[in-house]
Amino acid sequence: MTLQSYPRFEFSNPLTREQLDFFEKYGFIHFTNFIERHAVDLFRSEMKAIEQKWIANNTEKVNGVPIKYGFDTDGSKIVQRFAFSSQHSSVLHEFLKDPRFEALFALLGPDAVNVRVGENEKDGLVINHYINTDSSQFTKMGWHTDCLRDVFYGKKIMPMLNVGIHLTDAVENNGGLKLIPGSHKQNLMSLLFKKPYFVNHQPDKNEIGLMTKAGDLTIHDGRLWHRVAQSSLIGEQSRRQVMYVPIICGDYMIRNENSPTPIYQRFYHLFK
Ligand SMILES: O=C(O)CCC(=O)C(=O)O
Ligand SMILES: [Fe+2]
Repeated sequence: MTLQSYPRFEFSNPLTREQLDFFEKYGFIHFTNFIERHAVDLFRSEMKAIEQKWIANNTEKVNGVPIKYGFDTDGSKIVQRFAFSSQHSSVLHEFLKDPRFEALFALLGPDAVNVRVGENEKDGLVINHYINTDSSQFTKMGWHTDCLRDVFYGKKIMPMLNVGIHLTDAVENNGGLKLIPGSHKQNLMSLLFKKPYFVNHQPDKNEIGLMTKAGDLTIHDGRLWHRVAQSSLIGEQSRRQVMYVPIICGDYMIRNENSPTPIYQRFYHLFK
């Protein structure tokens, strides 16, 4: 599969057999136009409001998860990685109740129990805000899978989906989300050691880049290898904003303000 040729789908509820089969085989799927432009604008303004509140309050962590700060093109302080953002915005909280998220549960297969949107678990609704400047603290993210954290907790790796709601347009040949189709079907050794987690930014011969537009939805399997490549552009044109919420199953692991900082968060200083 190449960058130009991977199929994009129109969201349907329920998902079609073709969509389920594609996801099963490749470990990801891309739906266009999941939300409209006005919703994108609204979510971006909610993001700004949460950011102003956290900056004013010097919020370092939410439910034990560190918040990443950096600086925008004009030098102003910004939040570059939000966690549990829907706990700080009624608009985002309501959005997570959209029944279309439940249609995605089928992607976890028929055997998954207690399937739910992980609004209050893991890192909740994350928002990543990348910008490529000297003062930015978030320009890229090295190779990883999202289920490594289960390994740190000594837990069995549970099936999980990471659902991305894209708030900016990807630019051709310019960084963004890269993934290795089919890499979710791997053994534990490959999950742990295929690449050194987070420090490796080398392109992979089998990677593809997702060409997402603002309003698109992407879903990847928690075991799929992916990275975010640095933009080749500098400043405003490099801006990339995307929200992620996990869909999880099995035991509940609700986090609150007394939750300890997870060990895997110690890697997060590596992201810049
Ligand atoms: O920003 C992205 O598209 C991916 C981010 C990611 O992989 C993560 O937060 O685990
Ligand atoms: Fe990830």
